[in-house]
Amino acid sequence: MPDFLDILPQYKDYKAAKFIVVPVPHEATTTYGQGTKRGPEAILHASQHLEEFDQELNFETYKKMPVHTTAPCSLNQLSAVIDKILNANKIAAVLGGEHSITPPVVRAYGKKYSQLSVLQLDAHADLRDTFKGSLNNHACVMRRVLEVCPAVQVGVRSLSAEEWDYAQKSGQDRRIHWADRLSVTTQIVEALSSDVYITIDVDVLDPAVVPAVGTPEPGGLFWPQVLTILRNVCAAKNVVGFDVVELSPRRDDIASDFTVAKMVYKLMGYIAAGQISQPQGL
Ligand SMILES: [Mn+2]
Repeated sequence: MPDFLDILPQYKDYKAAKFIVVPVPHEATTTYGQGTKRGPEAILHASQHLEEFDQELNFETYKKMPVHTTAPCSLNQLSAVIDKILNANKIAAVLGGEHSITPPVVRAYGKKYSQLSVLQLDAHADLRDTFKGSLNNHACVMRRVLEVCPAVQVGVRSLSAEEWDYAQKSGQDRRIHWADRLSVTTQIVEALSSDVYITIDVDVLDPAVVPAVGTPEPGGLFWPQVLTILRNVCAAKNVVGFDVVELSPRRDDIASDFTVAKMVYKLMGYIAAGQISQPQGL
């Protein structure tokens, strides 16, 4: 697999790097369209073709915050890899792979940050306690995350009766921002704590934008909405890490791969802009 971005070695050096990209080509519990294990490689390939200058932010993000890419990482290795990144005061950018890679990452973050909350962008609530006999199914991700810290869910447009019942009983329903009722981002930002981990299931985007996902749900968010949410959260909060999961690359659809790679780089740019305006940083 190539590294994230086609940049000079001096900007990819581990010691100098602020972002550590961790490819996790893990797929065990997908139920419908498969192929998310090829997601990390597709994102890294597409990233070779990104324009490195961000015209909105007026800088080359990787020169502000250099970007190192690790070797592909298995689910078993993931906690240890994240611990190492956090001990070095760097920011993990985890590329899935299916969404079930998120809970071990959030558990590692929860040990370091006592004021952690999670922002989830996803078409699905992922609030099942178990699915197909497993606690670690990709349909149970946010239930596991809520065992660690609070979470705000954005773009949801599909969940089961059992999940809705749980959301209402636990009060989590007040932190769900439905895709068809999204208005301003103020409430999203206000519901988050000071240190924020972001998990993006790329099916949050409308299938017209990113069709290459396992379960394409209509009625999703469009590119400018996702960028507005990410920009506002990064401006107001200390974003300490993120993952981007569930791309299922397809032949003849390079637009999905490129869009997801660009979203990763835009998010890095917003984090870099936020760190510059908050000089104490991490
Ligand atoms: Mn998900």
